[in-house]
Amino acid sequence: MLLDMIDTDRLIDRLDCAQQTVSDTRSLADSHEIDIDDAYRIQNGVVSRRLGRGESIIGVKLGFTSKAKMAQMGISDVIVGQLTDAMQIGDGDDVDLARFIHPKIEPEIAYRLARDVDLADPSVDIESCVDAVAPAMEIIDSRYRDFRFTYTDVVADNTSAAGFAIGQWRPIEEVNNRTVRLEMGERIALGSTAAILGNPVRALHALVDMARRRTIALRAGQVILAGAAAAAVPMTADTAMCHIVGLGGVSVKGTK
Ligand code: OOG
Ligand code: MG
Repeated sequence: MLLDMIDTDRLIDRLDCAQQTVSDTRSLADSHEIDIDDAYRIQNGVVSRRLGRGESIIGVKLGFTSKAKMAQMGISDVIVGQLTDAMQIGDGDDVDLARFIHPKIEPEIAYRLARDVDLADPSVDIESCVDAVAPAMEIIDSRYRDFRFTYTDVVADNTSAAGFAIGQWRPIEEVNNRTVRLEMGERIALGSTAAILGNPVRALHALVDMARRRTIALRAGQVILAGAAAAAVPMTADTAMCHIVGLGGVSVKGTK
C-alpha cells in the first residue's frame, strides 16, 4: 500500500467524476505512486460510489485474458472488474453514445452462476456452480485520455467497464474453439473462444483465484464476462453484432 486515505479518496473522486461527467482524465500514474492493492481499493471505492447512487452489482468481468487484448493495450496481467445493473443493455436495444467518452466494443462470452461460489473452500469447483452460457458484448470506456493507461490505472478504473449486453442463455456446454465474429458497422473482428486463456473455462478458474485475493463475492445469479477473444473496435452510431458459433448472437445499436 503506497497511497494514504486522503489521496485514495481523491483518486476515487477523480475517476467517479470522469465517469459521471463523461470527460476523460489523466493517468493516475502521472502524479501518484500506486501499487496493485491501492488500485483495487480505488476500484472498490469507485464501485461503492455507484452503489451509493442506487446501482447494484450483478456480475464480474475479467480483462486481458486473450493475447489480442494484451497486445492491443500493452498489459499482460489478468484483471478483474465489477458489473452493475446500470451497465446492462438489453439485446437489440439502442445505446446512446453520448453516455460514453470514447466507447469501444468487444466480443465476450458470458457465464451465469446458479449457486454462490464458496471462496473459503480451497477445493471449490466453480464449473459446477455455472449453469448457463451466452454470447455477449462489452462496451469499454476508459476514463483515461486516449485510452492510455498503466496496469494499476486500468484496475483502479474498474477495468474500463461501461456497458454490456448478453444474448440468449443456453444450458452450459463446452464452448472452446468456437469462432467469434464481431461486426461494428463496416468493421469486422474475428477470433476464437480458444483465444481466452486457451479455453474460456480457464477464465472461471482464474476468477476464483482473483476473487479470493480481492475479496470479491461470487453469488448465484451473477454474470461472468470471461474477457474479449478479439481486439476491441471503436463504437459508432451503427449496429454492433457479436456471433459465436453454436451459441447465436447478440446486438446493440449505437445512437447519437
Ligand atoms: C481494459 C478492459 C479489458 C477485456 O475483455 O480484456 C477487457 C481495456 O481494454 O480498456 O475488458
Ligand atoms: Mg472485456
